[in-house]
Amino acid sequence: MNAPLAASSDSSANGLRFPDLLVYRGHAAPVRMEVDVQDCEVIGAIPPGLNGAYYRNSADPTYPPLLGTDIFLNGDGMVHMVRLENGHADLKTRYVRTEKFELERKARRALFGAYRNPFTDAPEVAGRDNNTANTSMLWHHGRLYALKESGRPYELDPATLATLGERDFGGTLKSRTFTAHPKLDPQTGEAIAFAYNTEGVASDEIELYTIDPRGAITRTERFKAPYCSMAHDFLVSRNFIVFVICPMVCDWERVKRGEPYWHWDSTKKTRVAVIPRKEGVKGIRWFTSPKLAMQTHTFNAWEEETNGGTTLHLDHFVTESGWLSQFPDLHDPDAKEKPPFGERWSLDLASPDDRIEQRRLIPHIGEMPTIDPRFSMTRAWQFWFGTSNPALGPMLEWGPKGPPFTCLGHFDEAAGKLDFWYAGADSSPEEPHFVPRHAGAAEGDGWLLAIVGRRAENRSDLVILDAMHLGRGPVAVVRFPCRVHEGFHGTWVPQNELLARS
Ligand code: V55
Ligand code: FE
Repeated sequence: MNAPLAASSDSSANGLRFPDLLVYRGHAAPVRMEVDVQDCEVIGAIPPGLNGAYYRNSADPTYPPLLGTDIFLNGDGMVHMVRLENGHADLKTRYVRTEKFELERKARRALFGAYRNPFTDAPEVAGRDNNTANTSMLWHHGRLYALKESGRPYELDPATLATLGERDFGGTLKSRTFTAHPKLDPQTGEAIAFAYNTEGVASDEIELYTIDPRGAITRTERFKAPYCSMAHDFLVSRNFIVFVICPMVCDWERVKRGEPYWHWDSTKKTRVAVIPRKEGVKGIRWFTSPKLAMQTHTFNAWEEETNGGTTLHLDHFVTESGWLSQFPDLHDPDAKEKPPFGERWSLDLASPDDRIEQRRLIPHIGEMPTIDPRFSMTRAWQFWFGTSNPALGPMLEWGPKGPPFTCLGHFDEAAGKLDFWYAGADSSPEEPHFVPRHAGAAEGDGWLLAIVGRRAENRSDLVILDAMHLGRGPVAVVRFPCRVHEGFHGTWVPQNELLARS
């Protein structure tokens, strides 16, 4: 780490020095390098059948912040690809060439201000797009996209990671925004997606999309949320689409005054919208959560036939506070952030009262949930997530995202068992991703991939674990000779699908 100079926290004095703040320090420091490493070192053996590419997105600031500080969610989209082929692993990283990236690169300084707040931007970029494309990756209809919920998808070349441009699915996307968490339907090949803030800053309209297997939006519907809220993730079962609207609220006047885009408003209720997939938004039914809660990310939704009716189960991570490390509480400056837990919310759709039964599914703090994608929208029994287990090793020092994970967790609901892999002292695993051993393998029979930060060495690894036996430790560790920035969400593209495209 650089020794802080007196002037270094004033980014206006020298546009090329990041201020000495948690969000730019240590393991969170901007990486800014685009790298190509052919044949990373490998400890152990990459499974011979594991051929394809692991892509994931991160927020890696290119320039010191215009306003002297920023939140980590506002960094520029930097995509990491680990290409696995016949036991070899190549690493490639590239920035997404968004409009924002190109404008700032040309100016050699930051021009955009606070997260999603156009009123804080430099005048020369008035009306230009602040999309950073930094949150997740989508592979669908043979195309690769970098996604951010405040803008449209950017298409990337899956082999070179070159930015091909902003996309609107052949003119079929009407909104200026698009979710970072579309859901792939393993039975129909469709993607179910949505956009919120469709009318711009603080809009309460949500648009719902069906994207057909060839990449065209074939159905668009709209509904109004009870208030403008951060609709970050959602859930889809075979027959229902579900939104958990939580009181992370946005208000035009506050944004205009230059305040943060989101605030936690504990006077509002957490609402759940259940939309039948066939009937669409005209069949929407609203439920109210008995407790104030925020959904962070989702595992899955599934249906169970119960004495003549249907019970809809929502498996997701939920906190009982706002995301206060990033966005303030509207009423209580001393409010404390609470950790997320894996919960199952069950809705008896045959019952006329809008009750939600809520129980803890996983008795452990966690986040970044994932399942075997072949089972999404139906009942899944295997759950993986990032977590910490103090019995295995101490927690790590808080970073700009909160406490880093020290473990990957596996909940096998069929066996009623929890299993952990502890990443080692000073190591922090990120979101895991499941890859089946082969197309016909049983649920959970396959590999769990995750990037792991090696803080003491200022490096990162990709680990590959047997997904049903995390406790045995990795079958392979792909050692990067450098650090890649802490990231968000990734996806796996099998080799045959990559080759079919080229
Ligand atoms: C999230 C992440 C975002 C964002 C809003 O994980 C919510 C939640 C990486 O950007 O803009
Ligand atoms: Fe997310």
